[in-house]
Amino acid sequence: MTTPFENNPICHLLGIRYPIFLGGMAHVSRAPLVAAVSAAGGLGIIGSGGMPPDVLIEQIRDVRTRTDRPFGVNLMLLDPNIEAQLEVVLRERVTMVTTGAGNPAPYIPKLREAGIKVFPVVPAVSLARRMERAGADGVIAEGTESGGHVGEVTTIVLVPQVVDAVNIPVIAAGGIADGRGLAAALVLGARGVQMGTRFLASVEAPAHENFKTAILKANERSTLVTGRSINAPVRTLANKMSKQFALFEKEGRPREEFEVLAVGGLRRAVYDGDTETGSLMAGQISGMIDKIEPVKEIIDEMVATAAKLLPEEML
Ligand code: TUI
Repeated sequence: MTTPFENNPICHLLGIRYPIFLGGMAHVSRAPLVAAVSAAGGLGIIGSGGMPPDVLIEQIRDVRTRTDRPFGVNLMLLDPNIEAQLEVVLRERVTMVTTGAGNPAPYIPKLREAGIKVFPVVPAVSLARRMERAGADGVIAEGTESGGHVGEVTTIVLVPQVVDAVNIPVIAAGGIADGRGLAAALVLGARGVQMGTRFLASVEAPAHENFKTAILKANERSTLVTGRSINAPVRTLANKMSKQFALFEKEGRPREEFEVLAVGGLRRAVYDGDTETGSLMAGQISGMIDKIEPVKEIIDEMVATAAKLLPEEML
């Protein structure tokens, strides 16, 4: 019997043991969590959203003091510092970059020239095709079950259609939080998974305990999507702020009136543990998460379960 994922193309390409990515969550996917995921055999990914470029350099170097394993950086394409963040990842030569909330085609040539692998997050088949033509090494097909900025299509519908549309490897994201989810993603033709919410509710995640506890308390209907009316759909746990936001949207109030509610919301959730007015970005799979566990235990369970459920050639 061979080791699970020994012949997995994502593991080969990136030099990792298991094809399990940490979602590059702004303010949460920082050095302690990123290094823990990489050290456990997965791929840690720094969330650079909202990060000044000098802090991004610090975070990259901090991860390197904690582990020798590969890791990546997520570039959130709506960030006003995006050009400076790009320069940092080019200079620091991280293993790989993921992108979110936009079309990264203009950045792909420079990244590839620097030997950095590129995995854009795609919410639809058409963007996956464009990314393959633009030179992406793989795509992360993210379903609307995810937390944060979301598309409209579910993971179970999106993943096989992206798999059929492109010849590069596909990573599945959205609604995955255990070994069953990993196995299901592989059955759909994905070669790995990315998880945010499950790692947010881990021991090593540098998020306020109140935020983690809110995930434990959630059920499968505890999230909602706000911001569709302003083309910035974001899934969060329902609370005072998100319900107010949804109501103002429904009433057709001018965007200035409700946008102010969300400003600074993610910081309030992650750093202050403000569960009333914070933006508690989390996925629908929150309902399944009932324990804060160390990253290594989360990953080991996933690998063991998927290896039991699937034939060797699928891993
Ligand atoms: O990016 C995410 N998740 C995020 S980003 C974020 S910060 C934020 N806060 C408020 C408003 C907007 C963003 C919080 N969570 N996930 C990856 C992702 N990318 N999901 C969906 C997309 C996406 C959407 C449209 C990717 C590309 C895209 O393309 C549009 C185009 O230009 O074709």
